[in-house]
Amino acid sequence: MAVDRNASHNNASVRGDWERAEAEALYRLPFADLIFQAQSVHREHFDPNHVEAASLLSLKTGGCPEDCGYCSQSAHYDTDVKATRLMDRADVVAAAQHAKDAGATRFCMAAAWRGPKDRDLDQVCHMISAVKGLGMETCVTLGMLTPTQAARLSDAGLDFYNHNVDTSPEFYGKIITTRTLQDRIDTLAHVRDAGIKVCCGGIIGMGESVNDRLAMLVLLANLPSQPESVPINLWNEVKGVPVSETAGRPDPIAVARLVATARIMMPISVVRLSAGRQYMTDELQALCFLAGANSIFIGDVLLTTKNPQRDRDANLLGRLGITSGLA
Ligand code: SAM
Ligand code: DTB
Ligand code: SF4
Repeated sequence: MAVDRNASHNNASVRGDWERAEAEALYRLPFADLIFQAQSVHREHFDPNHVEAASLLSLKTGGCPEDCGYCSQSAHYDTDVKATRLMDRADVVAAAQHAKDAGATRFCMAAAWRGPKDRDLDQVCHMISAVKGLGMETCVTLGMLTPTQAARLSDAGLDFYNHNVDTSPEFYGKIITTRTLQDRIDTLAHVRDAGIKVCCGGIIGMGESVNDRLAMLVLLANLPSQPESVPINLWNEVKGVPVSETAGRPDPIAVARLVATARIMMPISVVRLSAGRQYMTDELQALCFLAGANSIFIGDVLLTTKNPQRDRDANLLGRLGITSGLA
């Protein structure tokens, strides 16, 4: 399929040549100036009073051969997570219907694999078609893909593929050794070439520096085409993995600054406050929405860790006058 890999760069307001110093200059602006600029960019491209609600399901949990140092599902570490088999399609469709009834418009299905085996991919393709049949947007995250596998997902009607760069090129090797950053960039190219939209972001709060966080944004913004969705995860603490709570949770103002910088650098991407909202106050979430975040995961759990309760989210969005499937 012929797809324009530079589609987002054809939008006049999207640049793909960000320098780290420029990202840092934005990030270090006086706070009011940074938020004003981010909010102005946000209003050019999005309804500032709307937040997308997505829902997550772990199709296959744990026992993963990769050694991502933050993850409860890696077989390399002794965590509380038990490995499961791939779920049945009927159970997946029931979970998607439940998420739709709860207000989600996008359903994201994840599997703890290095990459899918062909037999497993058949099953996931059937799940994608079934979830699309409910009228939801579909996203899957299954690890690394070959071009053929990406084309099969596209044929099944998949809307988005999530595959994160996770952190800066410099910090990457401290967190993951079994798959390189280039492996990830190759998979992202296969996804693009297959005509699937890209969901790609990373994690903060793993002991990286502010420079690493900004380098991650530069990497994302300078991809051949900017991702349509950019999840920003705060590391959700899990016991037994190399990343530890001593890494320290990022300063809330630093989180808002990073979201605002992401919004300015990737003006037409949906920026998702992903994992880690359980640690955020209502005020910090409000600040992040003001800074340009416009998507959240809803539901009591993410994959293996906690997420804010639906009532708390509905209450917060209601108080802020933000529309979503929730309110
Ligand atoms: N196994 C697939 C892969 O990594 O390609 C997909 C699932 S994986 C859980 C998706 C992403 O979730 C990771 O790339 C990472 O950015 C994020 N993630 C995993 N564990 C996390 C945690 N404890 N806190 C925050 N984000 C996490
Ligand atoms: C992403 O960037 N965040 C989601 C989704 N992509 C698949 C996953 C968050 C996982 C948080 C840790 C857990 O619940 O195990
Ligand atoms: Fe496996 Fe994905 Fe966890 Fe890495 S992040 S260990 S690939 S499930």
